[in-house]
Amino acid sequence: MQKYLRAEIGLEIVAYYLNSNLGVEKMTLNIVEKIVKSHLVEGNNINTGIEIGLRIDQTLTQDSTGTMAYLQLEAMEISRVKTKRSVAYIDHNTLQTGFENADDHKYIETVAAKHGVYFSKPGNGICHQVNLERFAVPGETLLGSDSHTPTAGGMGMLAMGAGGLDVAVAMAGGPYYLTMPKVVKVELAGKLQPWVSAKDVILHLLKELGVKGGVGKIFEYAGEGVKNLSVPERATITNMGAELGATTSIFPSDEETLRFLKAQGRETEWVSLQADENANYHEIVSINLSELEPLVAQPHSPDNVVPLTNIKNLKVDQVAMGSCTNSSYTDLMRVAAILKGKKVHPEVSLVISPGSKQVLQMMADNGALGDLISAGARILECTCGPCIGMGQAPANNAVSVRTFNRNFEGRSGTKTAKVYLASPETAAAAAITGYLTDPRTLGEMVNIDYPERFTIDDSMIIKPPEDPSTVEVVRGPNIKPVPKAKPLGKNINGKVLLMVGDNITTDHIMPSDAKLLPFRSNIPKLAEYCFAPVDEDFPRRAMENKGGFIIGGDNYGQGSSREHAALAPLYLGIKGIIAKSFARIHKANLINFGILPLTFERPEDMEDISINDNLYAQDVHSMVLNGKGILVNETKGVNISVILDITPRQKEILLAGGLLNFTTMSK
Ligand code: MIC
Ligand code: SF4
Repeated sequence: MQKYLRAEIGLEIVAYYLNSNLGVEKMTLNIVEKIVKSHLVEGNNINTGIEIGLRIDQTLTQDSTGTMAYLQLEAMEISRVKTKRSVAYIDHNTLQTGFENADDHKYIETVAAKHGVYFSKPGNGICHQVNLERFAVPGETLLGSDSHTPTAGGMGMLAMGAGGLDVAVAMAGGPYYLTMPKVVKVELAGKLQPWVSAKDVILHLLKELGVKGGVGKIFEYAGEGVKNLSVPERATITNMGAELGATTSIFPSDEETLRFLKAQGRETEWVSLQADENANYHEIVSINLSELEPLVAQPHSPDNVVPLTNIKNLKVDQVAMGSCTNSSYTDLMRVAAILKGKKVHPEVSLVISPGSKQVLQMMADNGALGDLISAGARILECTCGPCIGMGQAPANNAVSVRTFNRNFEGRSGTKTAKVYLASPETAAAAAITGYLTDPRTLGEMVNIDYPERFTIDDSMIIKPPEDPSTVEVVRGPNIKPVPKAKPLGKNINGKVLLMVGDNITTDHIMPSDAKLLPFRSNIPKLAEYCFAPVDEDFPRRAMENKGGFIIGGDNYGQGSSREHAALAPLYLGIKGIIAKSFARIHKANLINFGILPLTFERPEDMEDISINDNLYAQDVHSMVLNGKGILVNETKGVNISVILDITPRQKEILLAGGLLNFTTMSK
């Protein structure tokens, strides 16, 4: 039985399409269902809301989540990864202000060689950009220990971000389990106008749907407008779909995908991938590309989006270009064309981090790099850099216009900085004029496309040896063991140690900046800064009380995939988070490390809780098995009904005290 509902959400009319039978036997499939069907490891049902186990073809890790992932892989005692391809990238922690980052790099390099993982050296580029160029394959699955793994959806890959432990399990040949999301069709019509960019498409969606508008959903792009977007443009859109809270986003694989793969010398990896005619979707969102205008996300959230023309006379201090969202060859060539023959405004610092060695090499060879340098740009390494606060922290109260994907408070390294997210075109205009400027005022736009053939040189990607027996895994003193949860006790009790509001990000829970990133392999040290942007005293209180509870609002744990946002609370003894709702990856990470992700049955119960109240649950095992239970607020003498909305498999994981215990127990 099918039921149609119609609702206005401010975009255009959206048709909600509730389909009670999305089993694999059905004849018409959308792209997501096709890939899911061909990778389904368990069961034959792909109905929304059902837990599915997917075979993972490829994995990626980056260095700030990678050390934990490989320590966990080692704990599984697997000699060689079982995926078609696994790649370890070094792109986040490259400042090397002490021995820690370099030690981590050495560990990842050697552990990768030992286990059959390709190693992308520091300087070769940002994982998502390099992956798109060299490894993404339409129709395959990719699991990455980074929330922007969906970038490869621009190539028609089902690419998802996850915690390092889930990625380690996938490397070991285990399925990736997730609850089958709803599939939203994003119907594109028309063509972007000059100076309007792929970034404006995703900013438009963020404006309409918000940072939790995509939770439990996959966005599948379709319609006539698709052919007017190049693969790098599609990748910008799928990349920043992560900011919607979506599980992933995906484009069809078509003639344009083939053209891109050909230019990368990989045309043999192309397959056509289209939704069947009359394929079903749960919702349809329509966007006319021709009607979009330049947009900007204001501080401090990627969904705080307004038309650029709404902001008048905003003086800009810093412009930062790059990140996995906007550092492709075409993005930076467009910037070089805009800056050619001009100078960066005297009061603006322009920093550019190219997405990959391929991008930088080609721009060096064709002279565009010279145009950027002559304009006054500061050229940084091909890494994440300022996006994750690794250098280039703005001045106090400075306005920074960035082509990145996240502008959470303090993420730049400066709490008082005001970070605006915009397209490379808008950022280039600001760099020249010194003010946030509509790029359409710059005159005629130069048409930029990628060439028939990119410069291909994979010499910074090290192939693992066939025989790894002589490889010695090198572990520096910064690499500390992964904390392990104990099997769940019969009852739990503890104080409410912290109460926070809606949309708390993993950058709040476990901040990352140039000071802290070197300690990603050292949880005891990192835990000292847990929740530092919200309450610096939290770690001390947690230690003193031997752990306790955290109360959160909606979308708790949005943002990064870093499992450190679960590991540090675990180390501090946190037993449960009681929130209004959770972000997908963080909820999975909490379960993987044995922390209860509880939601309020009645959100108003939150008012019955204050800081330092003592909470108690008598039979936690029943709570886990029944998916609900009662927490007694002993201080106030009231009962709080809580829900544990998890799958049967996750119940077992929680009872075992986390996924590592569960995996080793079921061996
Ligand atoms: C981010 O953009 O926040 C990061 C840094 O890439 C994270 C991963 C991490 O915390 O190491 C992500 O997006 O998953
Ligand atoms: Fe790196 Fe920034 Fe992309 Fe995260 S969002 S992977 S820090 S470039």
